[in-house]
Amino acid sequence: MAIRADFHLHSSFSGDSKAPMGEMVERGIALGLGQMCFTEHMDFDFPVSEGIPKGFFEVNTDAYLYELLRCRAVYGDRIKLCFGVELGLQAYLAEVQEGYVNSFPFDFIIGSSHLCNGKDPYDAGFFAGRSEEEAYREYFESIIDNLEVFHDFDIYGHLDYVVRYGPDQDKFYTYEKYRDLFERMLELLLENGIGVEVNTGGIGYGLKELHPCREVLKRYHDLGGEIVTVGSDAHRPADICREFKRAEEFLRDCGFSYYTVFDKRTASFIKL
Ligand code: HSO
Ligand code: ZN
Ligand code: ZN
Ligand code: ZN
Repeated sequence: MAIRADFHLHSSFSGDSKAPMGEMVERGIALGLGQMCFTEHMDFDFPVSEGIPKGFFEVNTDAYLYELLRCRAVYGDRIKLCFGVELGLQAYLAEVQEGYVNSFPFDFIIGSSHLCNGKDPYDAGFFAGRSEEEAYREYFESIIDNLEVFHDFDIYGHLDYVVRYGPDQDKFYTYEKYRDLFERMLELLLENGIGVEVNTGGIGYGLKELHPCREVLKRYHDLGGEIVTVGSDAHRPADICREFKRAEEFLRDCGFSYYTVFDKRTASFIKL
């Protein structure tokens, strides 16, 4: 059975997407999906820079929910549409994050690291004047910082997102190099019942593998981790379900015989 749920999707309610939600849904239906979960960007205190004005990654959640309800009324007999958010985590914002997740009846919350100590790895400046390994370490350490203070989310998104933007991307990137940090990360995820996302979006950036790399997901499984969602991170209709065949093989190879979906913050498991 193919994976029939895409749990990481953006539409025009995210600052970096122009896709009308209805067009995303129509594409999902055409692809034969049974469920889609929109996860619009909510990054509090994202730094202003060229092309990124204040509030750029802060979804207007009321407007988003209103449009989602409209889409449910139009398409609800053909596909299940879930109300999710991709929350950009920063440790000093723990209280703001807690307030936000409790203000809306979300089905699903992805916690993601788009910033690392206030800096954006998307900017070349993040890597300037130091080794790639040093920059990657800083990023993984900040994930640990986040997990030490905030746990009210369902899965950690694209755990090794930083390698999308490194000068050599994943060419010299191995689990071994960052073992100490991954071990601590996984320990915190397991302690807090937070899952790991298989994010197929990295392939479009030229990466060899999906996020996270194989050893991370294998290790999560071997330590007893059970929660694995799959998301394309599509920002336009053409990318919905991209590389999902690969995600299925990847999950099986890491020891999973199912994937996870969420409804009202509650996990259920669908056989692969
Ligand atoms: N957070 C975006 C990528 C990004 N754009 C960072 C500007 N800065 C990932 O969807
Ligand atoms: Zn985005
Ligand atoms: Zn993201
Ligand atoms: Zn995303």
